[in-house]
Amino acid sequence: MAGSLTAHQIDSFKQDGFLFPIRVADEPTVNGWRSNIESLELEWRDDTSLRRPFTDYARANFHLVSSTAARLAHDQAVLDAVESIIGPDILCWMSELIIKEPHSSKVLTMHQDLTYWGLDGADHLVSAWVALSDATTENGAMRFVPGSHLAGQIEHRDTFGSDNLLSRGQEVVVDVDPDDEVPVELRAGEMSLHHGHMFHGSGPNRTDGRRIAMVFRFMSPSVRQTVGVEDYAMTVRGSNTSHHVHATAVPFNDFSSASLAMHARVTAAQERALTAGTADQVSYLR
Ligand SMILES: O=C(O)CCC(=O)C(=O)O
Repeated sequence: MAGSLTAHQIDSFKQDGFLFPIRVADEPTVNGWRSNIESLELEWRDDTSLRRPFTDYARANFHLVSSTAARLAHDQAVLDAVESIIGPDILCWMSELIIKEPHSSKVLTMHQDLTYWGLDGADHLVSAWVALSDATTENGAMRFVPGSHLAGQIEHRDTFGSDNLLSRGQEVVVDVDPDDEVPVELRAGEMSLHHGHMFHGSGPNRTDGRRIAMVFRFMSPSVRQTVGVEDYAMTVRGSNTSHHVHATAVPFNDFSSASLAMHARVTAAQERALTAGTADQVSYLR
């Protein structure tokens, strides 16, 4: 199981802007995570007492309302690897349960995560993409462009494509040669880490099975929100030494009223940053 990264792995992350595969759970453990999450889906997806559809909660900040997702955000193997990249004080800024259903045409165009998050300090932030099912080229695994993070933040155009899972269907304005792309194929229970400026995207799911990933956006307390008015994050290791990021509580029950209120506050704040500067109708949650 993961533990701290080696010096070689850290160098490789700095050079390429990503690292994988990193095993964080054995097969029975990851099967347990997946079945807990799928049971929650079954239990809640038609529940009309929720103010938003279940998928909205799953797609943004599931760790604020689901105890299973919150436990995953605190997973020791995940955080040991993350600590090697961003240091001992770790905040979870956002999580996303990203499911590509069988034969789904949903894609993510080549983009850099940090484009619309409003966060500074790119080197103090990392995405941890935990595979709850195998991720293969056939079922829509991500593709990374090694070293692309070294370009810094580059311009994007918004496409608002209906099959695009990104908030604005955004894509980098440069042409990416498919030969430069690395498929991020993972077995269930493995994770990949990527830098906030990494060029990455993913294709449709052409298989009969679901492609399921839980993604966490981890940052050090030094990272600041520069676009939104306020910002929130959950301390998952060490302490929140930030004076500008409000702490969010860990949910011990699923969809408690306190956690739903917190989810509404955090998601509204993030939405304000993500939708800044666009006149078009942005759907944050697709
Ligand atoms: O899950 C995917 O296909 C893409 C996810 C992604 O873009 C990300 O985690 O930053």
